[in-house]
Amino acid sequence: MSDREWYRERIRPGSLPHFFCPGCGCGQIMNFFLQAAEEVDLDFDNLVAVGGVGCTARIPVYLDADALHGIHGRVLPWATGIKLHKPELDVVVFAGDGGVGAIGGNHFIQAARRNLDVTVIVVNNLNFAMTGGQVSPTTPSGLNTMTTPYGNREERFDLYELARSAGATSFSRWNTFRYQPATDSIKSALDHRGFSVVEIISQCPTHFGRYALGSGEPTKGMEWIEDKSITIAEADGLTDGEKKDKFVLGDFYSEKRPIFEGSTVYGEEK
Ligand SMILES: Cc1ncc(C[n+]2csc(CCOP(=O)(O)OP(=O)(O)O)c2C)c(N)n1
Ligand code: SF4
Ligand SMILES: [Mg+2]
Repeated sequence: MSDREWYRERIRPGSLPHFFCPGCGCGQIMNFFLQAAEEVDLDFDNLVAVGGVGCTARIPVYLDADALHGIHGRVLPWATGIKLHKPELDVVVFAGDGGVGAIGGNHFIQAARRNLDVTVIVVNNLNFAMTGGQVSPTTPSGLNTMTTPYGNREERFDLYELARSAGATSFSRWNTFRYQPATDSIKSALDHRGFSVVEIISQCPTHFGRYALGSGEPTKGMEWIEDKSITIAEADGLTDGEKKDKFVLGDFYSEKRPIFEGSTVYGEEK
């Protein structure tokens, strides 16, 4: 079967055209996921894709797998319920920076602490996109958003630091410019047993682009992100101040730990 047919069979019939704005990174990231899924031979009959409310959260709607599309921020409680009831299912969560960093932050922490056996793909477009471009916990300081017209006065936080300290067992970060490593990291995350996170810094031309960068051009957003991106090796030896405005990219770590399979029963390492 050609790649094109494989993809077509995995898009939910009748779900297109999609609702993403032209040039939005969500479409690219869905494509990275599909490519990774093909390469690891992910069985879509065994997949549950989970999304809350948000632009990112629409991705499961377009995949021809079982999907849960519900309340903003509650993706990890649903993922927990699915894994408790049917641990044999593959569960992939698609969440925005708001979904896991703001309203769903505590759910993210507890799921990481338990090492819930799911993959979380975070589309970090640096703002609450669906609701009009409000500031989010990952919006870099100083930038304008719809709700920070004089510049964001808060510090952003780092989802890697959060995930690692909470107990996630695998974390990678890339951007939409770096298609191949992003796809490879999704493949590894799908193969990982435990709580794996792939964060992808993504352009939102419609809101973040216009408010923060003064341009709704998707390429401008991608270039801006790429210009601020450095690898883990390049970040090595930089002070916190020097890394403050950068996006550090790479496969940060992957480790084994017993997974969560209920309140009293923990599974064996694979
Ligand atoms: C319980 C609840 N609170 C708030 C909202 C409004 N809301 C919908 S999407 C969203 C933010 C989405 O931001 P993010 O998770 O980063 O996703 P994006 O749209 O940027 O992909 C908010 C605040 C909601 N729908 N439900
Ligand atoms: S508002 Fe931003 S994140 Fe949402 S679909 Fe449009 S470009 Fe993408
Ligand atoms: Mg967002």
